[in-house]
Amino acid sequence: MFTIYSDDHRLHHGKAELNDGQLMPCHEKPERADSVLAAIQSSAVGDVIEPADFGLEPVLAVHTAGYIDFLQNAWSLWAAEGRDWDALPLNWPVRGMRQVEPDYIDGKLSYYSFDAGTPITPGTWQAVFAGARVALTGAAKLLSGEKSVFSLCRPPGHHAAADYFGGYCYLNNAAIAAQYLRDNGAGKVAVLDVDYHHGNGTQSIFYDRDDVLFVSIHGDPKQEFPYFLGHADETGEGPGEGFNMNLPLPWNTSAADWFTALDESLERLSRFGPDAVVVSLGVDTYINDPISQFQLQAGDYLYVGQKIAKLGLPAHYVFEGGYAVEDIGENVVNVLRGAGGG
Ligand code: Q9C
Ligand code: ZN
Repeated sequence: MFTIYSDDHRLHHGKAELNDGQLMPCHEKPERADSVLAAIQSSAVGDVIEPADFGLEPVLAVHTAGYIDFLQNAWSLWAAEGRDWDALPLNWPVRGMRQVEPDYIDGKLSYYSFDAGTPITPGTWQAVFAGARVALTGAAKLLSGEKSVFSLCRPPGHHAAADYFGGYCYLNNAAIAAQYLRDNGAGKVAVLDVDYHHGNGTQSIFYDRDDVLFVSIHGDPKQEFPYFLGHADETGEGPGEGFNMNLPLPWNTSAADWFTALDESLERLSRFGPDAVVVSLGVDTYINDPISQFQLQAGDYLYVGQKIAKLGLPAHYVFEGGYAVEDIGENVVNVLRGAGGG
């Protein structure tokens, strides 16, 4: 199985996220990708290749032009104020307030975000655009007949919506890949999101569509980030009604209960009959993840890959979360091994 990887992820290295009322070192750091890449290189999963160039068009098929313009210019607008530290938003337009884009950078950061854990740094745009190329290259590989591929994207993407960042995510790599598959021959695409957190961005991007099924297993938003999306009664709208499925689970969910939800997800996915599946592969469901509260162990990840492979569909694994840096490489490799890579 090919792994697609770009070293450009390093250009994004935030200093701090606001967490538990304190600015603390970012959990989402370059060492995460180093860990996964090293595990892939020291196993028999397959070759690691560089991404190709796809331009901006497939990114603009998912994200709004205003948002992309903001991401491209945010750092220079911030630096123009004489600031040489990370940009972070600190207030949001909640109930009853106006959704009008401000002119000033501090207001723009608020307008285009939903949390204070997702810093913008000098190299953020270059890094996230490279991440999108990684995901697009994976999608192109699938279209040219590969059975399964792994896009080692960093930073992650599934919390990013058409026009906002948050949850360590800026461009929605999985959604960009799914849309590219749709635009280049796949009639129906399913996105299976197994990250510990709800993929609010991906859900909202495809919520009113019946050509992309979104299925997610995650910490119940009544307890867990992102708090305001991911409930079981979110089933899609308009033509998309019935094409969104959420399986929220409580803190401390066991591996057995998590796999019951995976079986239910795969059953829905099979019934949909997609031409390809994009897997938002977070391994923050791991028992030792520092910010998450499910109980999967390293060996369990083999079954994740095996069960998905049993669908018999072309599968594009896109890396999302997972913050137990020492162990995420092994966990990801186990998924890919189970899926038939090495
Ligand atoms: N006190 C992904 O896994 N902050 N994003 C949690 C915990 C946000 C995770 C705060 C977590 C985002 C892709
Ligand atoms: Zn996550």
